Amino acid sequence: MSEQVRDRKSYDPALSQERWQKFWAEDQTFKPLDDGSRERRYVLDMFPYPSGDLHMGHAEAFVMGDVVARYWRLKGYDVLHPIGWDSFGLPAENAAIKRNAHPAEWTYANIETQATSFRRYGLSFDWSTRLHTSDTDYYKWTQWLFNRFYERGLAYRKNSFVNWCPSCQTVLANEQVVQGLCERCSATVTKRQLNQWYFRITDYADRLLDDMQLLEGHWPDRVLAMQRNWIGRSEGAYVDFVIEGRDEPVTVFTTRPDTLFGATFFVVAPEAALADEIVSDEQRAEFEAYLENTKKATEIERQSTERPKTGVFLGVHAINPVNGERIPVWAADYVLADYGTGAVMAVPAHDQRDLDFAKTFELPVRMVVDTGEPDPAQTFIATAGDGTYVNSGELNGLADKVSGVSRIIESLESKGEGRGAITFRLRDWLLSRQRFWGCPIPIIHCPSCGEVPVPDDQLPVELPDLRGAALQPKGTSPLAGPEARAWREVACPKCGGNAERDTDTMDTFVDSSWYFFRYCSPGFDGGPFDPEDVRRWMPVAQYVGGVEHAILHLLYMRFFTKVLHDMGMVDFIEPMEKLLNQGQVINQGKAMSKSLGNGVDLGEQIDKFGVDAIRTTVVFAGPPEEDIDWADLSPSATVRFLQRSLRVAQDVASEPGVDPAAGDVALRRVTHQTVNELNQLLDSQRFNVAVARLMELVNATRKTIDTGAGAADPAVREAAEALTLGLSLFAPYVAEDMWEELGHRPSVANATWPTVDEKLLVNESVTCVVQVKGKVRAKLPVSPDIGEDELKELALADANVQRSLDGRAIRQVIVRAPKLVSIVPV
Ligand code: ANZ
Ligand code: ZN
Repeated sequence: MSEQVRDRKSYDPALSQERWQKFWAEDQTFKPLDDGSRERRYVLDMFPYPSGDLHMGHAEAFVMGDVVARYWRLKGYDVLHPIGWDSFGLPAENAAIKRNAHPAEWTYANIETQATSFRRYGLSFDWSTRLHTSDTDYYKWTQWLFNRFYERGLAYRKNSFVNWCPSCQTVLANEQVVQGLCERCSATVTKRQLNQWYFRITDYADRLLDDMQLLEGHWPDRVLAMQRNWIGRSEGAYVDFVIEGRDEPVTVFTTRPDTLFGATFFVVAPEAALADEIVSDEQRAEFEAYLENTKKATEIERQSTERPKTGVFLGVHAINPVNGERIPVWAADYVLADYGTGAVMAVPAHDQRDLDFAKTFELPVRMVVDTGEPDPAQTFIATAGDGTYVNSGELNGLADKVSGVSRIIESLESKGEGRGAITFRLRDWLLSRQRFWGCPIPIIHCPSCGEVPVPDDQLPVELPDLRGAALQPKGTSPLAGPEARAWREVACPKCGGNAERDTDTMDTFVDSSWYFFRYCSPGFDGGPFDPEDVRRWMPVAQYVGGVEHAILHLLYMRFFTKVLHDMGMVDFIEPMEKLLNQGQVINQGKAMSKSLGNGVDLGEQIDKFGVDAIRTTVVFAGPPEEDIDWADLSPSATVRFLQRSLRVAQDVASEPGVDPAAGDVALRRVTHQTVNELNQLLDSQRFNVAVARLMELVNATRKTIDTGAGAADPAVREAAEALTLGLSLFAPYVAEDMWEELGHRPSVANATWPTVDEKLLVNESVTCVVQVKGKVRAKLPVSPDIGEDELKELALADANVQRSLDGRAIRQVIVRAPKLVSIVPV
């Protein structure tokens, strides 16, 4: 049969995009019903920073979430799929300084550009819930939340050494320091002593760790591993050491209290207050010189095992509580001021760092655990394993670490010289920033009342109108500069006296720690969100975003959720049930970058191939979590696939609603098997394979139209409709065109996903009787359309048939497919 001759519209992505974008907007196709008639599901993409127009990375990230949202919608769920912008932040401020403008101008212009591109890209967002974190009606509630944290003792200010980026001219959270460098600009981070605001996330360390059980199997393993590592739980003990000439004992944290008899010296972090307090007069000058040097080293350098050990004797001794030994106290930069207690008991025999130090400064090494390995005092290789305790008083002869540790802890506890303890690597979250374009911290500093939170009814504390040079970083916040004086100087809300606003702004990670709640209650002005709305929609069923947020954002937002839970505002403890980390789009094996000149412009690609082809190409390229190399992909092949799909829909020659039961069974089987597989593939997020199945369905349908039952067969319509629904997840524009060609009213997004007819999944089989010399020797289940040769081969291979032939040659085989094979031996 030749191709149907019919007047068909050719594939025109640009026309289709324009038309359906308009339709979706007017129809509000993607606004949830929220009437309880359908089960609700919340699909969320990590919201973008408005850095410029969308790029290839956005194209990948957002299409994955969109596939999930569109699939669930077709499956009958009421889907919330919102969009907004994380719109405070440094790049806007830097742009404003350069252009002598206000950061808001750059920010909101970029947001409009991105919004237009998102619409064009066919993302099924509910635009009515759109938010921007830099809007006053958003950051008012960021401030309100700060006040709640403050009341609960979860926001506090302290003076300490903090990470300072000399190029961004602001402090950084530990999470923002990557291998000693500023996460944003890669400048070497130094330490500065400053009075800064913190969130007491350490109060939640154990819950952040324990509740990960709920995420196991639903979040990528590597994200959970990174969070676990970052929280860094250590079990051990605090041990109190008396320092000669000082009343108060000094406590150390150790994971190996069982090695206490091997502690031959004591080390304090040089910048810990303790070092300065205990250093002897003779050693002070040397110590101070050393301290100056320490400040130049990064944390990574300090912990590196490669780096030669440095240190200075402090001229005092500590007393080992288990044996009364006097051990020298040193300051050394391999001990960090902000971990544990900033002081360690050094056990050189069993800790390599301590051993390196002992070697350098010729301090004694005493083995207390005999592991069978050579003596560390000879080899300078510390032995960290299990063994038998020696030189260890009451522990001598014991052979396992668990009892060794618990015996020592018991003994320390009974004498009041120590206790079992758990510590965490996690530090409190340093949230204040000395930059302008962020949410002002709603605190007023009053000379007589101290810190006074701005009363809720006076929120928001709006940013003043600073622009251009006034935003130039000077080491303090622009809000502390002369241009902001009128803004800064206020009456104390408590006593009415002269007071000043806090001049720092919040880290933008504060803004992004609660935006997903706000989407449930857009415009709500009784709080950050209405708990009722959140109860209906949350937790988020599917969160999608890059693995670069594995620690920072994903840890912070989990912390916020737990605090809100404790405040009684939400009734769950984990906000994101499932997490998908999409891969990156690279080009020629490398990340796209300006300097390499291998960038691929998303807008250009869309102009050339159309949105559907780009979306489908990106999805088809591989599993969602893997990186895809643009150089390996062929959007033009995808265009041909979409053209073929459209043509199939155009060729269908039966009426909508026709009963498929009478249609061609072979094609019906392909259709139902495809839908069945799509269900499994989409549920397990193997989207790339789902696209491949749709390609096969197009081929099977085309074959039936051209060389089989023909375009009027009801099975062809059934196949074309299933194809259209499946395709609508990836290529929403052409799917709307196809749906219309098939005689349906838009939108295909709100159609119903096909149900699978189980009967069509099993390939029916018939029984074939095999006779040898007229006697039935076998009954074989075979396909009704089995070929004669295949059937003959099958019959002759049967074991019973072979046995009855007993090696005799065959004279004749009569085949009546599919029911009978008759064999006549000689
Ligand atoms: C004695 C000892 C003996 C240690 C031994 C280890 C092995 P984690 O596991 O990471 O929690 N330590 C404690 N505070 C420190 C600080 N501020 N800077 C650098 N090191 C510090 O590490 C805990 C161990 O790291 C502690 O146990 C302490 O050394 C060291 F055979 O105490 B240990
Ligand atoms: Zn006051």
